[in-house]
Amino acid sequence: MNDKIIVLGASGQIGTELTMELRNKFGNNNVIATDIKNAADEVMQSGPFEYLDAMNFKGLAEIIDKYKVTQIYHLVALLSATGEKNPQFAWNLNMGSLLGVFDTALVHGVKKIFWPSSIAVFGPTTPKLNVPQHTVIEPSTVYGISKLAGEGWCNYYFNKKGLDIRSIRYPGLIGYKSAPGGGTTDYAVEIFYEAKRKKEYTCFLNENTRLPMMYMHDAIKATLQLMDAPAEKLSIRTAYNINGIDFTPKELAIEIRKFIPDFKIIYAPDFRQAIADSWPGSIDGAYALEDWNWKPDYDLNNMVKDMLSNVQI
Ligand code: AKB
Repeated sequence: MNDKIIVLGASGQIGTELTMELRNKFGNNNVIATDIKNAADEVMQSGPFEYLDAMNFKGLAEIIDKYKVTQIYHLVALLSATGEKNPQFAWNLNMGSLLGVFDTALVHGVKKIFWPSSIAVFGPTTPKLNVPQHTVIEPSTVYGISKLAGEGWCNYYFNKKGLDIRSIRYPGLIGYKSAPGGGTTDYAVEIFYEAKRKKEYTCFLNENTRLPMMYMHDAIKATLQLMDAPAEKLSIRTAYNINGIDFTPKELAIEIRKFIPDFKIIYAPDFRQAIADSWPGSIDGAYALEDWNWKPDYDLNNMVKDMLSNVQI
């Protein structure tokens, strides 16, 4: 039987690109995009779109039955910076949608789910560099707390109820097709637009803040690779660490200057600095390498080159 896939949050930063890749792989009509707002034109025009709030489980059940859905990609969440502005709402949305999606999947016969976790599960007591898969995990943001709890639920539903849930701890994601929404790593996308538009960027993190990042091409590749991996190869049923690139705002600016020599960066750290300071600078992806052969394609130089040639202003 052909897989039928529903993407929750198809209008978001990951959803936009993941929906298109899934349509390339599984066929346009086999991937149903859903969100509470219209998606990018290419998503709206290339296949089915349904208006759906990720907390509307009755609506989700109807779509699953209508299209005979076999896989769910649940990408809806309030991220780290927006989450701190409304912690109760962030918790309710992030946790409520996760459990509701799992229970609806079980009742309606969907067996396979992708749900992203984040490097936000790590906190100030986590080692700063090359963070191993199993380490101290004491997040300080409500987003991180919800992702850590979510990882526990993924493991629980897999072991107790047989739901094949797979997850990755995404680092900050950088792409040009859709803007990020409310994260602490968003500066690493905004900087490209401002570099091309004004040759100047005011960064909300200080110059030496090292964070784990990844080009969207690699994030999508990792997601599809994990979802394709044979179940018996997967030793992690919480969420996999994956390694990508890591850099500071200063190092990113230096790289951008290789292409735009008079680019200027100004530092004006705000409340997001404390969030960034609680996160590690780089990640060890040894389990992802061992279990499903994870290797990123992009380094800092290639990522910057590709972003600058594709960002439209
Ligand atoms: C954020 O900054 O909140 C996200 C993340 C690291 O999960 N990009």
